[in-house]
Amino acid sequence: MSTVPQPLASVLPCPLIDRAGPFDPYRVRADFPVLKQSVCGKPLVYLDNAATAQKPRVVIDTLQRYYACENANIHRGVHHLSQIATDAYEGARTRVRHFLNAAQDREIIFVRGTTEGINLVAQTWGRQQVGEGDEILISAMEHHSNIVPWQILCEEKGAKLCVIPINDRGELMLDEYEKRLNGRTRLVSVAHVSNALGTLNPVREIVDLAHRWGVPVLVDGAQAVPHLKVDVRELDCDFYIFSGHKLYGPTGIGVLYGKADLLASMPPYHGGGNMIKSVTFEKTTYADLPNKFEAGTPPIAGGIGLGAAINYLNQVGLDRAAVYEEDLLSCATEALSRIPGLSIIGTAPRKVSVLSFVIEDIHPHDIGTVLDQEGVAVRAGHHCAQPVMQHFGVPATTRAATAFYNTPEDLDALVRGLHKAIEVFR
Ligand code: 7TS
Repeated sequence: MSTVPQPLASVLPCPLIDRAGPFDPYRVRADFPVLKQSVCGKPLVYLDNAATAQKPRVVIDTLQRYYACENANIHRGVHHLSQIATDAYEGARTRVRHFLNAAQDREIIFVRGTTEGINLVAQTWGRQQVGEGDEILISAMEHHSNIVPWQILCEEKGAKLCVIPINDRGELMLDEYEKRLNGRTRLVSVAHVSNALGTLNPVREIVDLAHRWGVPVLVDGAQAVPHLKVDVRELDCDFYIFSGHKLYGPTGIGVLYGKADLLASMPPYHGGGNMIKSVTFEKTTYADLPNKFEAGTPPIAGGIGLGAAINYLNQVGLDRAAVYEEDLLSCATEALSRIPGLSIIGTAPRKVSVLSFVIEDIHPHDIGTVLDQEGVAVRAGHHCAQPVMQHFGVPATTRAATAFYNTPEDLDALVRGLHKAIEVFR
């Protein structure tokens, strides 16, 4: 039988428990209505933030107000509501631009999410630029959505998918990366933060090395933007992609940032309304950026909701929240390390939010089920990163992924739940 240690909430150092300090998770938490409920008779402890984040009241209210008072199609109506909706949607694009510190609004393309953004680049830039014998370079820690689109492209073009290996801490091996860059490399596409391991990759270094070969870099920022301030001009990446729903915004909206020259040189992805200048049966000319890549009625409410989420984040202060989250992660890491038979998968020194782990002789799904009965929501599985599981020789992990609204009490509930799982299954 394992003994449950002293609660973290009572032993954690400042600033974690300094409620009047630079960041107050208890105050922020009150902004999220969904967190106020009970599950299985226990207060909900939501630690599945890498799958999707919860939404603050202001995002929910913005969506409701949009549908109740402002709903209209955009870019085409001369009427009042259409103008309001268009202004709100384009205003959201400007907010995203500032959020990423992109140079121009037209570098911000609204898509459905990270998956669609990566497929867009693969099917437009990729089909135009990649030929037989060329190489696309990804890493061994990618989410399936940064693997499969490139495999589809490589298969069609007779190109080769090359993989940067990771070490046993789950870090990208930079020396191996350098060795794989060559005259045939057409694109490097890597995660900013790994969803299965939490590893924070040195994107600026990766970009600098690729640019020496004249190779553009796509960064999958799905797991990074909710936790750290991203500056695409400082990173100098060529594409940066993320999903709104992981950034406290709605589902069905995401962002593809691309350098203007690159985006302008790419053929369109989807054809239809909104993406044209003129259409005849003989020839169609395409709209300028960003419309060229936003065919059809876009996710208007999603864009406006994402704008509200970014506004909210600006008020919370992502920089201050990041410091708190860093403390939370190191406390959680220490607490989990003390649990007998538990191994953390992904132990890079530079990590964000994610704690993936296995416990000897207990299947991750069983751990997830016991935790659910304790009100604790985690994800158990391969996290759409099967090659990562293969690297570590495990079929699956249990994953707790924190957000800035998680508290030391949440970590205590997780630790208690894990001790319970050990009692039940051992
Ligand atoms: N890239 C990374 C690094 C991700 O973590 C995810 C989703 C995606 C791409 C795809 O994002 P989507 O919004 O288009 O689906 N990751 C996860 C996860 O870890 N658990 O559920 C979804």
